[in-house]
Amino acid sequence: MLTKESWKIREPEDFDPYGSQVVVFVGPPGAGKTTTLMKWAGNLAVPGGDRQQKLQLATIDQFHLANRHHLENFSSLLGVPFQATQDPQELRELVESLPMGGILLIDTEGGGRCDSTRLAAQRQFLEAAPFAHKTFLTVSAITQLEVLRDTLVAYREWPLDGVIVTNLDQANSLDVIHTFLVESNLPVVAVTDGQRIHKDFHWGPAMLLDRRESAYQ
Ligand SMILES: Nc1nc2c(ncn2[C@@H]2O[C@H](COP(=O)(O)OP(=O)(O)O)[C@@H](O)[C@H]2O)c(=O)[nH]1
Ligand SMILES: [Mg+2]
Repeated sequence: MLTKESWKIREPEDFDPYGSQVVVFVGPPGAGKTTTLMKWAGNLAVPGGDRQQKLQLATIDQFHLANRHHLENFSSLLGVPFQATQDPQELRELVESLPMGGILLIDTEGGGRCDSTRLAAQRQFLEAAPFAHKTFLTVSAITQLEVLRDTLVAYREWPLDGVIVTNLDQANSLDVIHTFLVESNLPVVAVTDGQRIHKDFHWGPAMLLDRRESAYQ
């Protein structure tokens, strides 16, 4: 049983969303990767601002056309380039063409405990285009603990740099996600609590910690 005293989640150290050049979003289907990527982009880029000039979006998802169109439309609304990369070479060229201070956010198809072959293919895709990047695991706060644990097992070979927690607005209790975060010992880089691009996205674990405080009051 999780108590207030046993609650410890990691804060990200030295994490600067403006300083991370290439970010890859991974996690189970439906966890909120594509939506979070869009929120992340929307929160980084002020229209007409310097960041907007330097931001680019991409996907390595070869299968979900609707997803790709969604991202493509969002990119044009935001006024930033988007590329659906077909192979590792194309992805590497995209990374190499980033301007100084440029930021590239990469969406993936993702997978979970039943998708080991697909996950391995995605990992090979990224490894075949080697470049420095941060990889963040996106998980939903309304997932069962066993499934969250299995997800971590599914991604055990991946170099995870942190977690993004989605669907805080949908969770009756935060005990399960809290337990998972304590167990995984991964830093929480962002949380989301709704579908609005700008308002429902929060950097770091502060929003989670606030909710946890109010749950115990
Ligand atoms: N209520 C709520 N819905 C969310 C949140 N994050 C994502 N969603 C919804 O969850 C669904 C799946 O998200 P999507 O980004 O497509 O997941 P993906 O398969 O991991 O890319 C979509 O309908 C999103 O609008 C959140 O924080 N709160
Ligand atoms: Mg998606």
